[in-house]
Amino acid sequence: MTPSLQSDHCEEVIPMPTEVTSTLSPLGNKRVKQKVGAVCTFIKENKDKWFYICCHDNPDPDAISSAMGMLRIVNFLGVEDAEIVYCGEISHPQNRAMQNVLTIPIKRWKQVEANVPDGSVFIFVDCASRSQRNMSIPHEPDMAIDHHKISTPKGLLLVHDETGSCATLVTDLMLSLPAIKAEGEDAEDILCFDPSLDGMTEIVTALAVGIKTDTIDFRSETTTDYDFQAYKILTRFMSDERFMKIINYELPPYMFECEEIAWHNKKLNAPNFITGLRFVEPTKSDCIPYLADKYMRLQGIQTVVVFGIVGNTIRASVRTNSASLDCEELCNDIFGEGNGGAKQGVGGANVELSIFSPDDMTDEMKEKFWEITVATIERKFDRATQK
Ligand SMILES: [Mn+2]
Repeated sequence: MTPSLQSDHCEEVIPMPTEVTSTLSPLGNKRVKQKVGAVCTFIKENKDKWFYICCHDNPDPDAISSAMGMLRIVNFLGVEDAEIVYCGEISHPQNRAMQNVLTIPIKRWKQVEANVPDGSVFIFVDCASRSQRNMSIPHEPDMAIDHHKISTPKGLLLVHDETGSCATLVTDLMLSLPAIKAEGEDAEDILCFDPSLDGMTEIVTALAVGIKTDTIDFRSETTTDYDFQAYKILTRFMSDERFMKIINYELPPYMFECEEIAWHNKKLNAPNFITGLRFVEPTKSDCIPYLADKYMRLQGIQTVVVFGIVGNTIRASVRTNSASLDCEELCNDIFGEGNGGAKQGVGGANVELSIFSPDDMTDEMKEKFWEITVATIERKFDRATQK
């Protein structure tokens, strides 16, 4: 008999994926598992306090989604008053798309600062201490969850492993929390990671975006099996439509305006490309890394530097896939030791202008200052690429 699409057994019951959630188990990361008890105890013991879940400055999808997951965790463990906070800007269009598409309850530190009760609890996500340059919330963490290479601060309740994203650790922690026994005979136990609950689709979708972007599509050398496993679970329950809206985020018009300036100001000497964007508003500064990535796709180009003056800082993005250049060295050679960093061909730098504040300059001075900046950076770029 040939198989036919039209089944003769119409009444046949197609087995539904029963109790999908009950089959979900933790990813099995030992470092997460070790901390589950301590995390539960700590949060439950403090559950009547205010909790602030703190993203680093300029939060990215990994930080934002980790914070959403942590918010679910603390609520699940009985905390009623909890807020996600950040300093700096959510300026990258993808991060803004994420915020809009998933309506994320995230507040600027400035908005809440004045009303923070004494003895509040601070949980850092995607970073573990204030010594890292990108954390401006002026409180020490009581707990942190992080995946970066760090030396463990003493006395801190820290969930840490060098996975490809913090979202992976948060997903594992959610999956690892013991269910809350339901009262009443027919009531079902409550799980922290229950995709059917209100608001979970948003959290799950965000975490999937966090893992995908922070691991650079699983190509980053820090990617682990745990990242794949977490992603596999999350993608089963996320909203495909909203996920795609964030991944293929809309570009604001200023990206195209900046692109025009950048193309006009370029100095193209294949395989090297450098361009300056002049004075860029802080809320638009994400055009710098965006354009650096884009010019790497230009035929024949191996090394790209895009820079601009943002507020009181020269900000630059550096890219190279040249076999003879080290991106970190290139950043240091052009922008000075300690002003930047790079890994795997992707780098950046921030040079503080200190007393040379463009805001205090006349238009004429600004013009001169820009000329000097361009001449200096281009000269250093030429030298560094011709070594
Ligand atoms: Mn991260």
